[in-house]
Amino acid sequence: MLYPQLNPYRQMTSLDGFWDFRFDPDEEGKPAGWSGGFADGRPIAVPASWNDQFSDHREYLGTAWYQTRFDRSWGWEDKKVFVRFASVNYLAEVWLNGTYLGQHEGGHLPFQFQISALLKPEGNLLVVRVDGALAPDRVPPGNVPADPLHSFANSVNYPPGSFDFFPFCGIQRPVLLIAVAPTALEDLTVTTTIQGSTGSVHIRLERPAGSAARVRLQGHGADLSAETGGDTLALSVPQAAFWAPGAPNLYDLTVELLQDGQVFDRYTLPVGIRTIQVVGDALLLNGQPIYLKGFGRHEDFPVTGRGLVEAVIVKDYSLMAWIGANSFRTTHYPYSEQMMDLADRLGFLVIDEIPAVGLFFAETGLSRRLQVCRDYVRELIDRDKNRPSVIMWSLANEPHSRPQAAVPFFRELYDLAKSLDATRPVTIVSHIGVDDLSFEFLDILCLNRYYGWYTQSGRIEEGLPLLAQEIDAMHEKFHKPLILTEFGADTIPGHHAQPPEMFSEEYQAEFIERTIQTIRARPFVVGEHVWNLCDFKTGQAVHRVQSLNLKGVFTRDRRPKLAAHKLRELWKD
Ligand code: BDP
Repeated sequence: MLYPQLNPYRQMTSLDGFWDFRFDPDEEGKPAGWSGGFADGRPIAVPASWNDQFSDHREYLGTAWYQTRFDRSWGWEDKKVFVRFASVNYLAEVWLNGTYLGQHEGGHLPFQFQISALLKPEGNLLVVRVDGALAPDRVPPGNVPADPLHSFANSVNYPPGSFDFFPFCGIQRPVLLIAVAPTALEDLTVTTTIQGSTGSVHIRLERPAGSAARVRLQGHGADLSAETGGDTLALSVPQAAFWAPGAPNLYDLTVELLQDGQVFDRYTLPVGIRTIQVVGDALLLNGQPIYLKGFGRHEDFPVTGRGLVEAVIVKDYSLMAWIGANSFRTTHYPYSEQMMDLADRLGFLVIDEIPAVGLFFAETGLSRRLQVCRDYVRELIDRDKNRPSVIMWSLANEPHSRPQAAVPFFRELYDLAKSLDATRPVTIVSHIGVDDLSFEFLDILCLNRYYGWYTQSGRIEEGLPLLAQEIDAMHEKFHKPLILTEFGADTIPGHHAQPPEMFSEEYQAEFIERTIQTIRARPFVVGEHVWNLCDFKTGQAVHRVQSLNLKGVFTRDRRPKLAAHKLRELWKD
């Protein structure tokens, strides 16, 4: 699926703004025919989560309805028109003018429906029913039955997600109408290789038969073009400006489709020429070892919840640049396309994660969870495959993967990811470590650890040798490079203690610094991601004061704690 763009051959209109909205706790909407329009809606902002917009219903995760009206744009009669949702959490069903268009499961990934045949010149009514319920056979799961093998937070977290962030719901990213030519370009896949100073750009086009394609690559002194009646071609770029953090060189790749010599479609994609490989104990970017410094993060901000706020994205990149980070992981779901665009443009490396957190492997619901994950892998790779910033796919965060059933589950997802994209390493992020048998086939080891916090509480010096021992054992067993993908300490901003104690700014700063010293002494460690960039909203729980996870090195409103200054000293060069 190509991200929409505006040019003389492609149009788009935003449907963002105030929609009508109704909670539907008693499931009245379907029998009462709300899909054809409903009365008594209250205004709601789109995009944004519903939870924090009102003075009621914050924890409501049931069904709710959205509707908006629009007129068809001038000149769209002969176009193929789509309505595109960038993210609706959790399950969306969509109707246009009373006709059912379809459904999509899972927040954080885009979906679209073709609506050309249903469009009226004026007064179109778009209705969306959103079901936000937490269930054991959804991903991420919630309301999970108590079991020692997957008991995380279930009994202590309200709402009862099997994960540690607030389960914000609703239409959380932009809604667009798109109009293209009936035989427009449908998809474009670009991969790059490097030989010496020459870069090769391999292009695959998907389009209805019958048109010729003209391709042009421009930038950094290059201006190359080629034509084909087929689906694949390659361009060779001598003295290429490779893409890397600190040098995020992008070329413009423009594809034009022609019929009888006349251009009828155009699409321009930014392309970064780079390679990524795991070789021995190293992670290689453009053939050179790279070390990841960065964070886990959340799409989270007051009032808007998980809704897209472009200013927050700019702010977070500016804070990450200030502190000297070069990377992040999209914990624990794919981030917005706007966030990813800036990663390409500003030169950040991204571990791109499907929304699979808190997975468990009890028989009940397992095949359904696997099916949902398969869809997520396909949709994420389809969305982000052309991004130079994406260096790795993560199939899950902290799956409860002690049961044997986890191994075939992840083997299948790994093979699927590799069949869709052979160019990037694939991993999971584990809290099981040396006993996580999926690491036998995964490309790189990713571990989350909280020695000195959840265990050895208050005793950083007792925790560190255990961390060292554990990562040495993982390396000895699997012979693969390792990224410490989470480590951190909750910290109340303004709380100080000497000697450091838990929740003080000094404790967090010391915890982070000493963890980094410990892992850097090991050459097979190729990255450190602090948990978290910013404090973020969680469910209500006894261990979550103000319903916040306070492990941010910045507060929720983006003010630095002592640890941010410490990290800047450690990372800046
Ligand atoms: C890790 C999880 C992360 C939590 C973190 C914590 O991956 O989502 O927020 O623990 O407890 O286990 O702070």
